[in-house]
Amino acid sequence: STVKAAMERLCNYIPEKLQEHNSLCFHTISFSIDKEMNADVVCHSLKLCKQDPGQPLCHLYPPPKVSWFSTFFQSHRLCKVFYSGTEQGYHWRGRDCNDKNTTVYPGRRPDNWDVKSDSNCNGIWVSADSQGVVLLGDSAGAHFHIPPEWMTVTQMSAKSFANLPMAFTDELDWPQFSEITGFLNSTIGGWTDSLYLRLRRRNRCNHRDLQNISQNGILARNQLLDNPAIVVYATIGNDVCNGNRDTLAHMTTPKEMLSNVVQALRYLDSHLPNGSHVILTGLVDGRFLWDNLHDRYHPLGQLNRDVTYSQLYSFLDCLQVSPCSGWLTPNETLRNLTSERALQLSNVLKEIARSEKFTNFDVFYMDFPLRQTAEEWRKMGGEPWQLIEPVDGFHPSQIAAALGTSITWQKALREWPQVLGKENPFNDQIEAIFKDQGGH
Ligand SMILES: *[C@@H]1O[C@H](CO)[C@@H](O)[C@H](O)[C@H]1NC(C)=O
Ligand SMILES: *[C@@H]1O[C@H](CO)[C@@H](O)[C@H](O)[C@H]1NC(C)=O
Ligand SMILES: *[C@@H]1O[C@H](CO)[C@@H](O)[C@H](O)[C@H]1NC(C)=O
Ligand SMILES: *[C@@H]1O[C@H](CO)[C@@H](O)[C@H](O)[C@H]1NC(C)=O
Ligand SMILES: *[C@@H]1O[C@H](CO)[C@@H](O)[C@H](O)[C@H]1NC(C)=O
Ligand SMILES: CC(=O)N[C@H]1CO[C@H](CO)[C@@H](O)[C@@H]1O
Repeated sequence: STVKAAMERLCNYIPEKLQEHNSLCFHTISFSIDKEMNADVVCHSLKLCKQDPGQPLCHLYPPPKVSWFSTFFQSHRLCKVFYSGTEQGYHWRGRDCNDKNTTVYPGRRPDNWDVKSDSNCNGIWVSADSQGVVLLGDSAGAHFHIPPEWMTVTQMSAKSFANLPMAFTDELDWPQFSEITGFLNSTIGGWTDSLYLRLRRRNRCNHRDLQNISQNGILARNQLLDNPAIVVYATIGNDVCNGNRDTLAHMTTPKEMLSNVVQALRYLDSHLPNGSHVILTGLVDGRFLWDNLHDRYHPLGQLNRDVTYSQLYSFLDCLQVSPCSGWLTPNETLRNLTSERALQLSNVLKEIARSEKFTNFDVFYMDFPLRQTAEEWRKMGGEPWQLIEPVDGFHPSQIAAALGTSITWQKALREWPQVLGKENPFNDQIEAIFKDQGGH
């Protein structure tokens, strides 16, 4: 079809909900694109992409045979505006059931055993011992995901863009399906399993007591009034991942790691109710990414078989926006050095869990369960690349998150059952009386 028709079609896929703040602009181009005009050429011709003086010319697709700027483009902007939703916040923690009363919120120790009302929003009157789940993490913990069907030409449709406004509202994170705090059935492939759902199944009084504080949230826990919590301190990759040219020099050193983590734990010790637990999870060995993806096609390159992950990684690196220059690189020595540092930092965490003591919680360490996850998935007939987010080629996928939960849970059940609390013998009765406990 013509470019104009194609753009109109794409625009019609974008949902119609309006608001001032968010907008998405397209440049419509008034001539037809031939095969030589890949997205790099179009982008540079429209001057949306530019080459800074002294910097290399960055491109995703193979360089065109025609000159980069030989073609004259005419364009005009076409904007769509979105609403930013009223649900912001809801996917990140359990819902407050009473906005008018500030002493009522999830995680609170029940007021007089909840004989008069549900003072902690767990959907139950009359309560038992319970605890919450808190995740301290990064974009992987928040479950960053860009739907591949937005970028795979053959899958684009109004249906595949229906989730766009909500996805923007949550900054492309999907904590509601995540490994630690997920509570809704996944709509992005795989399935949902989470520490929160398993704790809730074990003791229905844990209902709604979840907080995902990945990236920039604030821990909401009153040391005197609230129930204890299990805090998962998930380091995963950011301490060794950066997009700097000199990436090794910008990684966290073991000494900094020790001091930062101990400082964070002291903060938690002054904020968490007594009887809480902290689980430190180690850094991942990110060589898994290159090893399993580098020669596969990225969603943008599936139609014409012209963009591999290796090309994507080099493109992001060239633009200095790589999520991880140390692992997403053809340089095997550099990948090895990055993993070496990651292992050193995990060892720091292990040592902290072994030697440091805190007043209000005990500390445990576990390796990031990538190896077991891959093993489980293989047994289920899956391929390792399916454990990685297809669009960014970096974050763990929904499948990896759900499998990781069951591995973490089994380990805790075996080695630290006290962390999970007792099973509530009244679960069946609670379900019979309170049904879904008011939803999430
Ligand atoms: C707020 O909730 C608490 C705990 O349930 C209760 O004791 C108090 O009376 C409530 N306050 C108001 C103004 O309703
Ligand atoms: C998820 O799906 C299962 C099975 O279809 C259903 O029983 C369950 O209620 C769903 N959970 C949520 C939170 O929607
Ligand atoms: C904190 O809880 C632990 C057990 O969970 C208990 O042994 C200890 O005495 C408590 N400390 C305080 C100050 O209440
Ligand atoms: C990287 O590490 C792997 C596994 O330890 C090793 O087999 C390989 O030789 C190393 N490669 C380089 C270039 O250091
Ligand atoms: C690979 O990375 C190492 C470590 O940063 C560096 O010393 C080496 O020059 C790099 N090799 C190539 C071919 O760029
Ligand atoms: C509850 C909460 O504070 N959630 C945070 C989780 O992380 C995102 C960023 O990815 C923040 O925007 C939320 O505020």
